[in-house]
Amino acid sequence: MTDRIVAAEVLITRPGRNYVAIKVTTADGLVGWGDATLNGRELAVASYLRDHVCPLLLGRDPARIEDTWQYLYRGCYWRRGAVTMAGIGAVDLALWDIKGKAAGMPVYQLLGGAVRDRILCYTHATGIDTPALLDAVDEVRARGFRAIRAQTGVPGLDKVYGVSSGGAAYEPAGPGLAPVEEIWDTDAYLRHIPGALAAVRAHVGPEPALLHDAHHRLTPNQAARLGKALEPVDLFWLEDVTPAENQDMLRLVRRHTTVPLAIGEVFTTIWEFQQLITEQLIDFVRAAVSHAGGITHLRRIAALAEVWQVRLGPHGPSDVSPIALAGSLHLGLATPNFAIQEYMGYHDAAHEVFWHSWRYADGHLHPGDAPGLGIEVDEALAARFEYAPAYLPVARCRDGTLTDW
Ligand code: CS2
Ligand code: MG
Repeated sequence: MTDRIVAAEVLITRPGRNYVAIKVTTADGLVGWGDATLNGRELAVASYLRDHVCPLLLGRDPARIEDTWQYLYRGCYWRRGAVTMAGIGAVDLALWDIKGKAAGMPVYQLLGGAVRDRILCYTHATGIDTPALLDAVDEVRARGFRAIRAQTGVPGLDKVYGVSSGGAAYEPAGPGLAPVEEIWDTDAYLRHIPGALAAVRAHVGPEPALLHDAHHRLTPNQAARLGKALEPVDLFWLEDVTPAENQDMLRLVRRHTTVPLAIGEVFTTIWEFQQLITEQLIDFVRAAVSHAGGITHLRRIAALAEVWQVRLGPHGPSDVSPIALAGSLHLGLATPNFAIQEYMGYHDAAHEVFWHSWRYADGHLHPGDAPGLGIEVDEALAARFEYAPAYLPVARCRDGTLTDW
């Protein structure tokens, strides 16, 4: 039994990029951490927590994780949405961290124990053109990755989603007081990407798992065409082929291609996955544990998905912090239909600010066996990295029409 919550504080820091975290402290001195980072809208979640949620946590029993989840979801009246669910996800991660620390056990043990020895993960290989992409694929394979996301430039476009320029790590949310505007040309992309990914498959052979992210930009017909064209590449998944607010559209895609579909990194509740799962419109759920209401809610989504043999492949870019990655890995070790974890990697400073027991080795991740989530935060170091406004880009077609980035 852990005593009452006596403090709930928000930490904002920028070790390589902006992060928001919540620190929950109990009367008997236990501290739990949660990730509240929402790329490009960090201060909205920070305020949601600081001004509306943290005061309500004081005096609550930290052991009542589900009751707190229901209190913050149903008690708020205004339900769902990225900010609300990121706030709830952060609190939920912190309470699971506390519960594990109180029990002296890693969270995966509290979730029923390990169903696997380690978790397959994938990382990003990017190149402005196909030769550069093949070099990046070789570099990633040399680090032991067996699953690789391949993103490449498109002839005629200066900047393309997922492709870093100048050799620096790819960080889509550039610092600045307004989003950068990029030009997008779907036709040029559709002409180019099948050949580029076929070259990657020819280069690596049949074994490695290859993934590609279309990043919400195609119409259903374009998505069906791309999926069909990529079937010979044998992708592990083709991600976010359509914006998917109108999920009926995916029925057309499914009629024309068997390419495995992964959707949902921008979805935050089970209700946004209900049709996708029960109509088998997807093969993988992409929600991040921090954005989808925490461990408590993502494992509900996993349980629904299991009924239709849909698997989990949670979001794990650099803007899902090491705290959330820890939570995802504890869930992943204990969840039968957890297939793969995205692991884009972090700036060195982020590893120093957010010490973690999770480890990468030989193409896999493991959460470690430290109590709770296995996270400790160096608050003094975090304070040295000041928040700076940063926004995800905005995309426009060549004629100026605003489109999905
Ligand atoms: C991408 C993300 O990792 C992915 O699958 O979709 O990099 C996404 O662009 C960013 O997380 C947005 O903040
Ligand atoms: Mg994505």
